[in-house]
Amino acid sequence: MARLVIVSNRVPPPRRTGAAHAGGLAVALQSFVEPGTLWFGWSGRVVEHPCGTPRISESDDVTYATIDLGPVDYDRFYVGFANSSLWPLLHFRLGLMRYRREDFEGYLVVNGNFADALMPMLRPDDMVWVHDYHLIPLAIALRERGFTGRIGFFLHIPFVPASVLEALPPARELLCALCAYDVVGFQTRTHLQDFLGCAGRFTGFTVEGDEVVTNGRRVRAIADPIGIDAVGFQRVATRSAGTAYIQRLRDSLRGRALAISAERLDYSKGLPNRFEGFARLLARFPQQQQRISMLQIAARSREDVAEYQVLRRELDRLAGDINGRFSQFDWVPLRYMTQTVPRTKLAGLFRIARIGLVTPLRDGMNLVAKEFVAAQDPADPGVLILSRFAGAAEELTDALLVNPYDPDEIAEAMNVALDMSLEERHERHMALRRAVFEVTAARYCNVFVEALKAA
Ligand code: GDG
Repeated sequence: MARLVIVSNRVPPPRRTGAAHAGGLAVALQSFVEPGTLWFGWSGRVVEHPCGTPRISESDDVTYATIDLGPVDYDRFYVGFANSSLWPLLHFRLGLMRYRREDFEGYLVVNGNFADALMPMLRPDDMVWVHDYHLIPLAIALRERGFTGRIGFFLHIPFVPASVLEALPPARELLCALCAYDVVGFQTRTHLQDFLGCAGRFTGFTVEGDEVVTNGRRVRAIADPIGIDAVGFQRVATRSAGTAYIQRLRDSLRGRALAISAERLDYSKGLPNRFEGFARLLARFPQQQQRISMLQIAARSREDVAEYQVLRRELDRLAGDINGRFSQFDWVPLRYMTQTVPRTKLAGLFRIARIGLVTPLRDGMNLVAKEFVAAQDPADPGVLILSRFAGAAEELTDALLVNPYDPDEIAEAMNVALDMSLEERHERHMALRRAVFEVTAARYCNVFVEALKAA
């Protein structure tokens, strides 16, 4: 059987270390990787003189191979092109996009370095599965170095229409790089169709159905929504809800409903509007004051990118403002933490929450929404409030769907959720649960690997 080689920018710490990480890709894949898999990527370290030879470690028969980045590579590839050009662009935030030619060159250089380091480890019949926007040019780089096996790519974040992509100077190069893969996967049909539209417009290749026909080759595009290990998460949540940690939270709530949000501290996640939505709930529906406490966990992320520092300051200010305006001496409405919470505790927090507030301005999928659903107690489930612009909204249609740009709509949905009857909560939850337990992480991986095998 062909060996699977996963390549992603960040490689999670081997499972046995139990370290917490707040990134969707690692969480989804790590629950699935099979023995024998090789997982290759960046170590997360920046060193003055990186050595090109990967550092190898093994855990549960999975081999992890990582390389370091030099400071210039880190600035141009990671902070620059990946996170200051592609990330905002592919989240429809043209105003935040910063493009410099040297950053794009650095992006190509690092992809070349990845290929140099990976190539000696590859066997001819390996299937290489590349993840996310950091590594779009990797297939070309591997082909240039002589790899002839199958290579697939999955984009975890949204894809944009041609009228947005055209703002990126190397739009054509990126599309040609995507067309060097055998299979290209997206979270939703909408992203897939935007990709096909862009491929037709920018590359000169022909689009036939869901395939792009390049010089004699066919690239198959698929929509393959990512999911979670729903059974596993439910189990962890149930167990965690009975621990002393969660009991401490319950005690501190004094019977009030908990609204919970958890994500990386990222401008795509819509936190300022959500905070304002919460403030409007308290102002417009004063009967809900004292009945609710909101807990926002926002794990710090990409702190070297200027926009993230700006966002953090804005949230500090908003949180202070809300608590200043609405707190009573025995009630603080908003609890805001920027530390990472261990995964088991997070699952328990989701389980006891009455409201899961997931309102990104754009999101490829959003696993938190699915985790919140899986964690609920079916006998007394909480209500999911979900952004229409998360990929997850295409599947989780029984959530209270909101436009995350409108704080009043968020406030109104919270008000509805707080007063929702058990019967309605139950009905909505059963439908959401079916979706989350059907489209799991295992299914996501199988669908992609089968498409790659067939390529
Ligand atoms: C990208 C795409 C797509 C969050 N805070 C903590 C914590 N988390 C965990 C969550 C969840 C994961 O991190 C975040 O996944 P998301 O999917 O919500 O978001 P991104 O990190 O932006 O992921 C996204 C995903 O890739 C997969 O394809 O869905 O659209 O942007 O599992 O629970 N985990 C812990 N502590 C925290 O404080 N332990």
